[in-house]
Amino acid sequence: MIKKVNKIIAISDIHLGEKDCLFNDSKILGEFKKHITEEAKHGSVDELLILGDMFDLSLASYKDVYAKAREFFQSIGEIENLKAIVFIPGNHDHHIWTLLIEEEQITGIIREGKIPSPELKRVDLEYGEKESIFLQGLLKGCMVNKFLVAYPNIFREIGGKLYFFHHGHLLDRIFTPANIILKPKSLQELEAFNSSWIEGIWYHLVQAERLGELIKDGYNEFTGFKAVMASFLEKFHIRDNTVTGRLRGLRVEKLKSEISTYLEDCINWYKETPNTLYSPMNFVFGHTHEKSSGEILDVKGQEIGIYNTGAWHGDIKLASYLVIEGEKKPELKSL
Ligand SMILES: [Mn+2]
Repeated sequence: MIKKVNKIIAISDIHLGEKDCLFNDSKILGEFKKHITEEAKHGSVDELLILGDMFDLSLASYKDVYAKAREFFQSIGEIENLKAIVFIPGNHDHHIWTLLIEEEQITGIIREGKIPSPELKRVDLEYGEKESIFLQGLLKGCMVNKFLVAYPNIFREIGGKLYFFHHGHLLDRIFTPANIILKPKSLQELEAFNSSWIEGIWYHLVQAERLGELIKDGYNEFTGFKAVMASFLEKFHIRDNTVTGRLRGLRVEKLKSEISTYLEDCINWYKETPNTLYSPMNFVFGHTHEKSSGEILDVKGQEIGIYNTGAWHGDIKLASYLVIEGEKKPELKSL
């Protein structure tokens, strides 16, 4: 069953722990809190939905990530009339999902003196979310004390409309090389094929001590090089999609075929309720750090509204939050 709520605020790509995270500046965090508090005064917020790359486990240390996360949630957790935090991991914090799945289906089971099932259920096909006990610790002493996690998608019904939320990394072909070798037949397979790859690059390699340092330095040089190339190309009014990097900087226009493919695949994979996903729907994602609001995409004759929640990383101009309330058109706001 898809959960019905009245008001959600969605944000993404905070990259807590990373040096360019905008919430490292306590003034920006204070401003953000003020905005959400104001929103909650005008109608309680059922969920603050964080669409991935919230924790930067691929560029920062555990200490920095969780210290910053604690600061962030201790601040947000004081907001009156905010009822729950819902988190959908992205590529930079996929490992959080792995920890949850393993706790639920392996280590937790063994701890109880039982034997785990032979199959690992890697994703939830019931439109549901899991309560995370360990992330709950970040909200200790707060009024908001519900911390839910879902991966890779979550659905909500708001004002009679279906909302499909996803981080966005699985739209990127470069993130899913396994799909070229063998096309996944289910969401379970999509995760089985790609989790090792995502974990390898966005977690294990960069956590690999001296090797990790070397990779991070290389990454910084590479992004520096990309920035130089991008500004050079911009001078000649050229927007390059390969040198300036993957999806970053790509507008929804350029992503339409990736979004269509992902939505069509998901419609097949969630086949338990075949017609639900064909109803009027909005698709909300982040990942590209490029905000966008309400572009229409045609998927199998169905008009789908596309929203990107930007990022709280790097440039303050990208920072935004999407307010979805009742039957109103979702509104992308900034500080
Ligand atoms: Mn991402």
